[in-house]
Amino acid sequence: MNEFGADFESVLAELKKASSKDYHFADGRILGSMCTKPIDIAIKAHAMFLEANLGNPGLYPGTVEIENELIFWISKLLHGDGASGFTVGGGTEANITALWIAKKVSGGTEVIFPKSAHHSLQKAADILGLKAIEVGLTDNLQLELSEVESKLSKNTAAVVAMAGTTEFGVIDPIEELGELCSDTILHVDAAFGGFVIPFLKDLGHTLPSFDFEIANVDFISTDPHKMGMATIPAGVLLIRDAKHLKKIAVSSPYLTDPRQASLAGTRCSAGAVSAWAAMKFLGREGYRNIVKDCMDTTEYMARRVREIGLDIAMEPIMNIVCINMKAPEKVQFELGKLNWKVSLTREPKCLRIVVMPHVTRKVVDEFMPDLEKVCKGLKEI
Ligand code: 0PR
Repeated sequence: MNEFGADFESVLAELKKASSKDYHFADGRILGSMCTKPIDIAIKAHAMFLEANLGNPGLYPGTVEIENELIFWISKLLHGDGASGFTVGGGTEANITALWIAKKVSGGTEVIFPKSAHHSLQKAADILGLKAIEVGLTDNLQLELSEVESKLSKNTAAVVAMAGTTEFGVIDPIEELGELCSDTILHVDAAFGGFVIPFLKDLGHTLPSFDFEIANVDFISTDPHKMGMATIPAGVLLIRDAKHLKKIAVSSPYLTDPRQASLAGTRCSAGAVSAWAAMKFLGREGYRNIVKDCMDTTEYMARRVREIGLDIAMEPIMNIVCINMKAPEKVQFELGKLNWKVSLTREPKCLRIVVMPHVTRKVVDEFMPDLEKVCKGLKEI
């Protein structure tokens, strides 16, 4: 027990020591993360709401107002005026909750999602006792529609589509999927893309519809703690038809609300208010500028990668650059020794760089000579 009972200053000193061992976005060495340094107002907002518990809303009417407005704004951004929803801890909780609601509404026992889906969908299926049916991908790494068609049945609880795959940033053909899913719940995982695609469209990129604009899309998840510039944990689950939410409601008579309809009981307010603050501060124009900078840097990086003789797996759709390699894990390891933290994809095997706002042109300029050196050493070039 000796390690307990320290004074304030020494506790702080130990925490600083631990944090100094961590990588930080501001250092510009994290090239494989979908998170970034939150903007200042989001950090400030987070710190102001550490006590509030959205799971007991009667005590926190001010926080509830903020959450409601956040849901309203994000619904509007995703063409879902009037959709309901709530904040969650992130994309994993959103996906679990979405499939939980789908199971209750449909009575189905199977969930269909593409091979490119985030592993949180595997977790969700496992927890909920749903049979996970993975469908294959086309050459451009989109979910294969014909496979979905052949796997749909009376047992289907939901179909899940990706609006921005984790690995390559690919958007599934959701409009076409909507046509197949007139009697089936369609959940769109836009954890990353929800705060990217609308702004890319503003910037003139031709991208397919992916959100509530498509009549048969029932649920959408998106994470302000990724490209929304908010603090962790900030995720959002939107539900087009509020009555579906009632399906997961349980009685909670000892709380200030008699019914609770969320997976988490105590719900963190800090991430939610930080997302609200980021949106209020940045507005559509602020996000558009951030996405534009990220895409400019993405294109710059792709060009520099090609200049040293490496191949890009596909023209970047979002701010993710995937580089074809024979042994990307070896390159990742060698880059790690030089303090660069990059990530990998499964199929095709690539080195993956997520060009988040902290990955600036200057960072790319510092990274490229090391990438070239490592790749030459490993005969990738
Ligand atoms: N859906 C998609 C499409 C995702 O990309 C992710 C996370 C999730 C759901 C799950 O979200 P949460 O992690 O918020 O529950 N994608 C990133 C990944 O797994 C998350 C991440 C972020 C990982 C930052 C590492 C990191 O440093 O790669």
